This record gives sequence, structure tokens and C-alpha cells, in this order.
Amino acid sequence: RRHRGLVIFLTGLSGSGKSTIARGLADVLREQGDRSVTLLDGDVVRRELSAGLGFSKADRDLNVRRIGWVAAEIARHHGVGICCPIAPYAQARATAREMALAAGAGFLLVHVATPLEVCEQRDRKGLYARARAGLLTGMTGIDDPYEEPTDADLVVDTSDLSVEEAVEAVLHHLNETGWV
Ligand code: GGZ
Repeated sequence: RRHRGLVIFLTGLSGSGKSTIARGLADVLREQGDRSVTLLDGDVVRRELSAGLGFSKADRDLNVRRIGWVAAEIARHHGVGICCPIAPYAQARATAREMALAAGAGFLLVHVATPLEVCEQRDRKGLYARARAGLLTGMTGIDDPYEEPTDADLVVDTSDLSVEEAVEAVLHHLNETGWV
């Protein structure tokens, strides 16, 4: 019997560790080898699927909707779709969940709840510094909203967990709920 498809949706601030956790998860799930795993990497999505979109609420909502739809289609065909957009708006995340469920798949919302201060300290791309200096407007967490999920299936924080431990926490949850 074929497995039910699954969408793993990681949401959190820029620099929270979403993509790194998503890549780690994809590696482990691929090694298990019983489902095809598609990682919708943020940079690739913004280049290929959402080219031309910016960071207004409308553009973010459209970006997250597209990602949610693709992930749901992957899951409809029994794969695992892993996506890791910031997805700052609760309504857009709820739509992604609904699309996965409508496709007969499972949906796991993982809130990567690394605090802003930590994300800002990391500032891998210098975006927070540019936002603080007023050179970049509409930066999530600085002068643009992030609606904290109230419906997360799992919360991880990479200021107290290593990436490996965060990946482990997600896998543990999937195990407990019978997904892997
Ligand atoms: C937030 C921004 C912004 C603004 C550029 N706000 O850390 P990164 O660089 O690699 O990841 C962030 C990425 C966010 O794109 P998403 O598609 O995940 O966002 S959303 O779900 O809201 O559609 C960041 C970079 O793009 N970036 N400008 N203003 N992040």
C-alpha cells in the first residue's frame, strides 16, 4: 500500500533556521527511501515559481499560496513536500493546510520560533542591519508583521537546539503521529 502524502511546512523569521532544518529533514527522509521527497527551497521558489513577486502582503500571500499548492500536489501523489517560507500571515498558512488536507494528505506546521534577537545577531545576509538603518523597508520582524502561529503542530527554537536536534524533534513528532 502506498503511503499517504505529507506536507511539512516550516514557518519563522528570516535567519530562524527554517531552510537548514528543511534540508536536514529532506536528507533523512530521502535516506529512508519509501517516499519521494521534494524540497521547495526558498531561494529557488522565489526565482522560479514566484519570480517578480516582492514582499508586500499581497505578494507574500501569493507566494505562500503557490508554495502551498505545489506542496499539496506533491503530497496528492504520495510524496513529501517540504517548504520553508517565512509565511508571516496566519490566513495564508491556514490556506496551505486546507489545500494539503483537500489533497488527501497530511500537514505538519512547524514553527521555527527562534527569537528575533538571535536571528538579528546571525544576520547572515545583512538584511536586519539594512532594515535597522532604514535602507530596507518591510523587513519581517522589524517593520513588517509576523503573526505567531497559534496552530503549530510543533515548535522548535534553534537558539536552544542544534539543527540536528531540531531535525530530530520533527522526525520524533512524525514518528509519534505515525507518519514515518
Ligand atoms: C523578509 C526578506 C525581505 C523582507 C528579502 N522581509 O533569510 P533569507 O532572506 O534568505 O530569507 C528571506 C526571504 C523571505 O522570502 P519568503 O519567500 O520566505 O517570504 S514570504 O514567505 O514572506 O513570502 C530573506 C529575504 O527573502 N528577504 N526582503 N522584506 N525577508
